[in-house]
Amino acid sequence: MDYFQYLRKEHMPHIWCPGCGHGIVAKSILRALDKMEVEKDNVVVVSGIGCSSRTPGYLDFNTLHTTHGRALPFATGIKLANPELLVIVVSGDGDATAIGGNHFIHSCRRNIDIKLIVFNNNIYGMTGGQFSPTTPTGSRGTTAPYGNIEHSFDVCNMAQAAGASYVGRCLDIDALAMDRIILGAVKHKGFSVVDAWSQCTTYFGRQNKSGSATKMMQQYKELTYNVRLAGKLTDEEKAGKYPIGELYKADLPEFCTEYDKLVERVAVA
Ligand SMILES: Cc1ncc(C[n+]2csc(CCOP(=O)(O)OP(=O)(O)O)c2C)c(N)n1
Ligand code: SF4
Repeated sequence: MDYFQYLRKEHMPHIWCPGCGHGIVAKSILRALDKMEVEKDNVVVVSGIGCSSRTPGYLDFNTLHTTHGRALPFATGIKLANPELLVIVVSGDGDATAIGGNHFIHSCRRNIDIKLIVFNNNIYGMTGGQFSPTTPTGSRGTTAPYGNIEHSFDVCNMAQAAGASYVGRCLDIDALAMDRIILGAVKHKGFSVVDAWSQCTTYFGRQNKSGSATKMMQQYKELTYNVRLAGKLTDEEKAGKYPIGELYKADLPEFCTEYDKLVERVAVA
């Protein structure tokens, strides 16, 4: 596949540090869109603010770089105005679950046909490594120099509980599995959430003495298990670990479709 057809070469070089996982997730989104064979003009990629949220700037689709945490409201407006568009939101864990947390749960609840890809590096990368709602308890951040005492959100559990109809988790160490999950999310009609783990070597890695990017990726693997093998593992083996793969998929009423039905019903009356 020729990635350059989807990239704005004039915006290169990108800002991501060596070892950052964000480029891996961005490329997986491009492979999914390439497989979908969708016209570039029919795709919109929206983001908030953060290292991950720089992604739309590099992609040659209709793109919108909005304010921190507010990508989903912008995306909701775009999708409602033109439901034919394929709308993807790219977000960091801080962007999606802290400042944008309320938009996250209500987008799930509405089940609007938007695909939210959370580039989850367990930290605020862009602003220098403050802890986020997904920073594991005990891990360090610049605002948790002695270790985080808060409990972290499980992005997937939160998405499913709030009403998202496609939920998946994947790791940047396994790009093929990431491709399957992101493609599944993009193809699904309804609100899709992908918790894509992507290491921040510069802030999370350094503060937590995690070692190289490859070591961090390996640690992700050790913290997870394949959901397809869940039945074969004991509770002890799964304790403290996160399932990866396609975790939930349901055919639920979608917001734009319901909205159209409402307009038709009211117009007739
Ligand atoms: C309203 C507002 N509050 C705070 C900021 C500062 N800010 C910019 S990016 C960011 C954190 C980004 O972290 P995350 O969303 O996890 O993405 P990452 O950089 O790790 O990819 C913050 C707090 C801002 N730009 N606007
Ligand atoms: S600061 Fe962290 S998240 Fe931001 S580009 Fe560097 S490694 Fe990636």
